[in-house]
Order: sequence, then structure tokens, then C-alpha cells
Amino acid sequence: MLNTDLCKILNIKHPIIQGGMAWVATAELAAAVSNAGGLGVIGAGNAPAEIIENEIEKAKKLTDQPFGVNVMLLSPFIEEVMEVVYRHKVSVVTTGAGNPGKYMKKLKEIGTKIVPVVPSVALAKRMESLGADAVIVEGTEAGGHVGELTTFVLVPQVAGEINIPVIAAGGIADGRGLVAALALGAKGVQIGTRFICSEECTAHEKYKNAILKARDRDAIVTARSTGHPVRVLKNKFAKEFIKNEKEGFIPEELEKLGVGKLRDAVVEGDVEGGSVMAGQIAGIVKEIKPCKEIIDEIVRDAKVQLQNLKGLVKEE
Ligand code: TUI
Repeated sequence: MLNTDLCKILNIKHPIIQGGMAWVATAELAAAVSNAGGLGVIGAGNAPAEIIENEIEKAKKLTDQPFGVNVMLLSPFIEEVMEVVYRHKVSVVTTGAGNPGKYMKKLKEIGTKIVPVVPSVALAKRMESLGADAVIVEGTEAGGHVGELTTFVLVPQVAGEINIPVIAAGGIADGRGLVAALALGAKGVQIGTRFICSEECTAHEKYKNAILKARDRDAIVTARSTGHPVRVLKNKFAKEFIKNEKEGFIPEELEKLGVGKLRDAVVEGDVEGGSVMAGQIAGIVKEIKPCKEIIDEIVRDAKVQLQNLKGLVKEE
């Protein structure tokens, strides 16, 4: 066992939570991760409330373990999605792309654990004071919408300032990453990209293959000029988007270019014209496996890494 405070708080066996990736993190993926002893998370993204309700009901049929819902705070359906989350008393809510302050009181009242993603020390402190149960500290290595700082610098700075558990995210896909995160002061990790290449993930085969093929420098940041930078695998869409940014397209025009592009990639398998969101760690993902094998391997490898590190300590 590799047990931390986070396991107790979230009622999970392993300190691994799955990223709430829009379109990718369906009930099937979330249930498989929860059944394997991690925390599976349904990604609400920009989906309407009925779709999320359907996914929650499906996940409840597929697992008797706790699972979470990630709410994307920029969603046009955020209020209705929150109503569904309240009604189903979802075990854990993770949030992305904003400040979930206005929903926290109600979530606490119904006993839902609340775990916001924070890109800075200031927001982490604010979330702790509002009653967050843990925070996900996501570095710019992550896929999708990203902040400025790296996981390596953000995790220890946040961990030194708050008393609730820190979950490290961005750049983690194996046991080495898990051990590194624990060494930096985290009590667990959130993993996204690695779980896309799982058997249970319903994303298009071409999306999974794009990640398997990706190398170290392939996950690049687009849309910096809009104020909502997004990390995606380099392809025709990413190159055109960046070209348009350089030519001075205004944020509204650029945002329009992005609409529907994640769905095109994940659901239709358009990995050239679509937005293939993935983290910088994509380069170490080489195989599609069941979630249980992915998690067991990460935990097994982390224990080996810890033993090896211990071997470096020599008495004088
Ligand atoms: O949210 C994510 N990753 C995402 S969201 C997404 S959908 C989307 N697509 C285009 C533009 C915007 C969203 C795809 N991937 N990760 C968590 C995350 N949260 N990263 C950064 C943040 C964040 C940023 C600012 C969290 C809080 C925040 O607060 C600002 C404030 O209000 O203080």
C-alpha cells in the first residue's frame, strides 16, 4: 500500500485521481479508475446538465466506489450542472478554469468533498479558507487549459503555505512522477494524459494513437493571446491557430475557431483539424492498457523508486 492522508479524505485506496477531461472523461473511464482504487472523475466540460446527469447515473451503475465530477467554471451550463451535482450528492467535485468560491458553501452542506484546481499560491490559500478539502496544483505541463508555473515550482510553494492536502498535476504519468510529487510535498497526484490511453477510455482510437506517437516537444501552447492558453498536440489546427494569433486575430475570433474542435478530435477522430489536448508527458505514454494495470503499475513502480532512493542514504 502507498497510503496518504488524501486516501482517507477521499475514501480511495491509491492516492491517484483521474483528470476530469472534457469529452474524454466519460462514465466508463471514471468507473474503471474508481474500480481500480483511484478516484475516477467525469469531465463536465461545456456539456449541458442532462448529459452530465446521464453520465453520473451510468457511473453509479458501473461502480460502487466513490467517483467525482469535474466542473469547468467557464461552461455556459455551469449553474444547471451544479444543480445536478447537488441533486446526486456526488462524492467529490473538482473544478477547473476559475474560482469555485460561490458554490463551496452548498457543496459542503451536502457532504461533497470539494477539490479546486489552483494555478497559484494565492488561490490555494483562498480555497483553504473557504473550506476546500484539498487542492489540485496543476502545472503548465498539463494538457488543456493551463496556468503559467510548472508543477515542480508550484507544488512545494503551495504545500508550504496550506494545511489541506495538495494533489500534484501536470507532467505525471508513472511511478517516478508520483514519488517526485510526494517528495515535493503533495499527498497524491492527478493524472490525465496517461488515462486517455486506457482500454476503458471511449476517446477515438486516432486520439489515443496521436498520444502514443507524441514526443517530448509535441504538446504546445495555443491561445496565449486570448488569456486562456490551451496545451494541445501540434497538428494542422494548432499551427493554423498560432498563425492566426501572430496575424493579430482578436480573442473573440480565436475563441470561435476553437469551438467544437475538441469534440472533432475526441469523438470523430479528426486528429489533424481538431484540438488534441494532451500534456507534455505524452512522450512517455507508449501503450494502451486497462486502468487497473495502469494504476497497479504506477503504484508498484513508485514503491521500487522509494526503495531505490532509500538506498542512496548512507550513514557516515
Ligand atoms: O481547467 C483545466 N483544464 C481544461 S478546461 C478545458 S475547456 C477550455 N477550453 C478552452 C478554454 C478554456 C477552457 C480544457 N482543459 N485545468 C484546470 C485549470 N484551472 N488550469 C488552470 C486553472 C485555473 C485558472 C484560473 C484555475 C483557477 C483560476 O482562477 C482564476 C481566478 O479566478 O482567480
